[in-house]
Amino acid sequence: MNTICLSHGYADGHYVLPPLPYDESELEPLVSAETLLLHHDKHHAAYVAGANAAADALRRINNGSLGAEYASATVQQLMFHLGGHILHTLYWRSMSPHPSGPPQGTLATAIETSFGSFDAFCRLFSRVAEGVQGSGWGVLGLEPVSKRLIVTGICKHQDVMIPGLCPILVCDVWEHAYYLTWQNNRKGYIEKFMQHINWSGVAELFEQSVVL
Ligand code: MN3
Repeated sequence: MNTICLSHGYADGHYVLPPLPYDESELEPLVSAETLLLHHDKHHAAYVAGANAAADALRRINNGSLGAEYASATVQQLMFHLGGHILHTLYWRSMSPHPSGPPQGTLATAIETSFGSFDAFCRLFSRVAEGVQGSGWGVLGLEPVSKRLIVTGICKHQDVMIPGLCPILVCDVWEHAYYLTWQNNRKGYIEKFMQHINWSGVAELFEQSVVL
């Protein structure tokens, strides 16, 4: 997993809300300041709180102060909220107000090997993200068996996941991510997202993932 990026989301034994890596208005018009602040300060914060509550409940089940009959439901809560925390932590760093252009170096080579060309990757990622049913995510990740990059979708924060997939680029397509600005135009939001991808940051995550 992408430890350097995700380490911002944990401190002193608890999940914590990492600060945004840019000012709230810097991603306009992709994401309005209003949307960005609500998304980070309310939605992401709620997933952090939910992950901590579920982790605490599991500790109490482990020490016997909470009944084991709550274990299954608590694990479901942890999967949802921790999934949301992880994906949002990656999401903030998937975007940049000053994108560095198409990927370079080993990441560029891996994209060409996996998808045929950078343009083919962009078309595939956009279509998959646009096609996620309901609330979910578009994902570019390293598939651990073949060591190739794949594009996939995630429903909610935890469903239809490929086990072991290491995400290096994620696009939030829950309506809360774009609706205030784009209304029902998810396609327009994704097109603009593709222009704001933090490719140097994605390349760092790719390099970390390859060595794991
Ligand atoms: Mn979200």
